[in-house]
Amino acid sequence: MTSLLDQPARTVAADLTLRRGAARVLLDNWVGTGTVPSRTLYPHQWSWDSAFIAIGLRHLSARRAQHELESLLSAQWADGRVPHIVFNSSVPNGAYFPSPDFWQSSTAGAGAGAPTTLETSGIVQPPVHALAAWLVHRADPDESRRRSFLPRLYPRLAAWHRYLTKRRDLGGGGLAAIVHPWEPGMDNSPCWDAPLARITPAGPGSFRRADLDHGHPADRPTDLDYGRYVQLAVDYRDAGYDDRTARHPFALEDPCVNALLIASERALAEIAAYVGEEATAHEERADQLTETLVTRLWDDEAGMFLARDLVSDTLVRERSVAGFVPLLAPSLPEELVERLVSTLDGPGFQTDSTDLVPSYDLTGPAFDPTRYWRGPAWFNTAWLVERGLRTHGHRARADRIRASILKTAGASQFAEYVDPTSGEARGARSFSWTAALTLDLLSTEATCATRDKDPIR
Ligand code: 2M8
Repeated sequence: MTSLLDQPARTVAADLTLRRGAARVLLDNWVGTGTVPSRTLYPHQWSWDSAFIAIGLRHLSARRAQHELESLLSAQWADGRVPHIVFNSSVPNGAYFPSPDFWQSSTAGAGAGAPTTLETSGIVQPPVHALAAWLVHRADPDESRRRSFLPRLYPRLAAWHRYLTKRRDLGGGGLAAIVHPWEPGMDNSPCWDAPLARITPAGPGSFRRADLDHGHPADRPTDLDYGRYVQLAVDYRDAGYDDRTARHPFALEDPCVNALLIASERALAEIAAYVGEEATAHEERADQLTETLVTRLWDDEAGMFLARDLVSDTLVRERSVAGFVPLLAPSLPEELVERLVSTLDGPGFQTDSTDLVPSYDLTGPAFDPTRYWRGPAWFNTAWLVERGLRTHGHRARADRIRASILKTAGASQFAEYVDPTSGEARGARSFSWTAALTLDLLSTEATCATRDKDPIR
């Protein structure tokens, strides 16, 4: 079998073709107010997808990138949460499950301040938005100023972070918690297996999956996983999506979610200073979150960050790509940075086929090279680790990931993910964040060398 690494080396002409291909995907997936992750599998607007998409779109049209974030944030709830899906009312209910009639946000979420004029899900995804907003602003500061982009977004982004740091500090230790496996964006990661095993699944006849109409069953979560996802969401919905009263039988602190919160708090400090608001509190929060992340989620034996299960108050002993994302924190102690790099270069995360980082430990008991977040290598997490490595001056290591992203993206037709053992494309094709982040890497070559110690440049 031909590996994607067997593709010819990059040339100016190849980069141009890649850039055109990536732009094509983003143009095709644009639906007027935002971008769908995939025309087939995901026909609505997703929260962290939109942030990654905006980061790429800014190189095509800063205005469109601003619209991407604005339309997502216009669906923000009064309690500050940014929903993980904003539904497009012109898409039939059966096209994606769970659909609006399952979440019932405008009625069940009324007490938590869900919008009344559009439908959303009731859960959240990782906070990449302030980082994206700042990068979009920097791509075209004049257009940003003309449209008062940051003054309009700042209060919404600040409320979003307040929701995560206050309402979602379920462990009381100072980190944001996730309450559903869809929230960290790594839906069926083996990190959730043990906490999820406590949940009685909804009956198989009580819902109909739509993902299998487009995705291969071997690439997707199992029916048992779905039964548990559904039950957790039903219980949260029936509690009015109110974090003050809802019982959260699934609650974890995830290193990727919290690392993105740190990077976004730093971006929010820049945004606050730009719009004339107090910036110091955001900087202090970013540093405080970094210290807490180390105290609560670092594991010396694993050589990386792990998720903390708040029900048992123990670390989940499964290593996933989420544990490298804290490299985005500029004040991470140097010693931990070096440990993370050596874990990244160890047998758990190194393959001959790709430098994209596997989503789960290659030597772990649950490793599966094709099933979604249980092993496949993803472009968004590779982009985050690349940026984190550069933040700490590991340029050569970052360059390898960058080259691998660029080599694999076009050759895989902008796949959703790849099998890390063969480099083979899996999941959806023409996937938006793959195209967007490819475009970003192609467009930011010149600034790479100057990003050291600053993930938000
Ligand atoms: C996947 O998650 C959705 C549920 O949110 C699904 O499987 O139906 C994940 O890969 C998630 O990270 C991503 O945001 C979403 C849309 O691309 O798809």
